[in-house]
Amino acid sequence: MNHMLKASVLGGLASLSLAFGASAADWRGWNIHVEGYPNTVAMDKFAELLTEKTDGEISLQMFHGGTLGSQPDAIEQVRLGGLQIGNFNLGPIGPIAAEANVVSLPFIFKDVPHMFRVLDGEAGEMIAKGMAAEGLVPLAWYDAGARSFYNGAKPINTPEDVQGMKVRVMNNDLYSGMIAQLGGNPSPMAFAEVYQALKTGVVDGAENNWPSYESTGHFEVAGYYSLSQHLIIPECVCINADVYNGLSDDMKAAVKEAAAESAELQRQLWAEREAASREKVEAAGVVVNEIADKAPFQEAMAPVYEDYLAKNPDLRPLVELIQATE
Ligand code: GTR
Repeated sequence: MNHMLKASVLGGLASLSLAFGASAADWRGWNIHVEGYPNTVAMDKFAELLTEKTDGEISLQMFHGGTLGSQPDAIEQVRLGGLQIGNFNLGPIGPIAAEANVVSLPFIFKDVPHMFRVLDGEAGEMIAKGMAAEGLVPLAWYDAGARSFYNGAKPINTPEDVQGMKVRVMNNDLYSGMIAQLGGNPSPMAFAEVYQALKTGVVDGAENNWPSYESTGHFEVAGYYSLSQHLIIPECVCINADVYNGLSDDMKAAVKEAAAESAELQRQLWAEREAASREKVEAAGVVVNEIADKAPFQEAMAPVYEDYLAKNPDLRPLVELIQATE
């Protein structure tokens, strides 16, 4: 169906549903996290703000806890329009949108504030454009802290400590390359399967931020958390591109505003939850291991960068722009 026709059919449906008192658009949204998690609370807030700012023309029903499927599947659903909204980590978006994959280069960001400065600048625009071209428009960026390694057997202090370890990663070749360069065996797996895999020894370890390590109960079955902080990956509130492009300018502004306000809340809740999660797992007996020297981990990533740039030579300026951002 061409866009004009699609718009007029959608318009017709909208006025029909309005006549019956429903919203002009009833959206469905995906989120992987449990009740009380910063992203869950913020996505609920987004839904509330959407209705408020669009005078009830748009309503969003959120489905939390990954009940509508795994993250890679949900990303496809939002791209295809089966779902309209998702709170996604940019990790599994990288294989779809090459520009978005830069954030999955290990140690690319100095820290979280650096990541947000990058996203708020020209590099962020390039990333957003690349995503939009693949059917996912980022409306706002959420904080997901830094990811570190955890496992059950021993603290990790050097790349040698990763040697021979089976480590769960998200679906993205960059993460598999990262583990391989440290001498480990990468095991890409859906988030929902990691607890059992750790418990039964299908994998020896995994990596994530404090809140996810805690909320999933992974800390119960992998009691060493070593502060490698090798990945700082942003998350988006993403919308299907056709749905977004079909909105009037006023509606677009309202949707963006709702997402921005939800992001403000998310970042505040995130800071609180990071501290609370760490406190909780430490109280439960988790051994937190500060890594004295992270340089060997960073140096080991050179082939990951080389490989990425060999495959995406046109993205070298983007990588350099991020590295040059103060
Ligand atoms: C979390 C992130 C999720 C998911 C998960 C994972 O930190 O918020 O979207 O990507 O990690 O490791 O799969």
